[in-house]
Amino acid sequence: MLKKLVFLFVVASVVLTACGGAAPAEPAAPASNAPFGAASCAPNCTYADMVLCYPQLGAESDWRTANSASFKETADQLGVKLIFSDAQQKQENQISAMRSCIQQGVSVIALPPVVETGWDAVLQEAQDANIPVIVVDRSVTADPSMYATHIGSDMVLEGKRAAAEFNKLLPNGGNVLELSGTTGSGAAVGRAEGFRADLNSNIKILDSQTGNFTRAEGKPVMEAFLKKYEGQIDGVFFHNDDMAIGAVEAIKAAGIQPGDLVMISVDGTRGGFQLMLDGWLQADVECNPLLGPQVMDLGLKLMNGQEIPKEELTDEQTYYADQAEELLPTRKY
Ligand code: GYE
Repeated sequence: MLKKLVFLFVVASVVLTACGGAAPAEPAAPASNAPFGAASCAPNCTYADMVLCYPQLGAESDWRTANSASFKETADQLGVKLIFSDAQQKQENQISAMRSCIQQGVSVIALPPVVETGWDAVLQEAQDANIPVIVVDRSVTADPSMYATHIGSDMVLEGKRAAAEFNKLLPNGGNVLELSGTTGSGAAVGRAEGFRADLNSNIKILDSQTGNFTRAEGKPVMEAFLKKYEGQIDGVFFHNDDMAIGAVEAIKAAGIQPGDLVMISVDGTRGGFQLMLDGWLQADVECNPLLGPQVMDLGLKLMNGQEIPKEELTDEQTYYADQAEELLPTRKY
């Protein structure tokens, strides 16, 4: 509301000036190239002016814990006021947290969407309130004009990187299983797509089931796989390290030894590095959760009416078991 009033005031003052009327004192006009989101402090906003809403999607994995910590620590360091919530992997909770932030008139919303679809209405509400939304981590299917930017990993590339490892390690083909992330999430959709796009045709995906990115669900899904496909499994692709950790419990219990199966995961958390060190995983595709600094930098630019790229993808790599011992102590998450 306040922002709208300021905007009207600015428009009125421009009109008055153009008509030869006396120019009223300040405030600064939002930059004209900003589609929406410039704050009334533009172009001189600082982090102290920022109220950042982060409706976190849950606490399902070590990746997510590190991501939440990155936002909290960065906000503390920069003096940003952070409104943080945990939606427990439920989209309706994320949407109501966003609505409450819109009502409070926050400066920026950073949204890590649990699933890709169903965001149009609340994105429109944010846009109507002149609050820019930075889509963080997972993607949305909404039209890009509905949000300011997307920052996160290239999930399709991560799936392709995993496929490349299976192609190397199963040169004569074989049967693999997929423990997929949360159904309908950008991370699961992208990883599955990239994996299928690049997997050699002599490698067959026997089955794919969701373990919802958690240890607790990874284990029973793996148990069921082991029962159903006993003696037929050459490899397993895990959409994240937590599911791999849960699944390894089931794999151990079935008497399978490290190295018997080709196992590749995604995230590159300490837990994943430990699985490489113990011989369970041959490779771990990195997915970096430490997005707080970049998001707050982009948020400040938006508040100041500066133009920013529509998408920023994180630079990542694949880690291998023979690097695990050296790199594990240096891992930040
Ligand atoms: O890989 C997984 C987490 O969206 C990239 O979500 C993120 C994924 C990450 O639960 O561990």
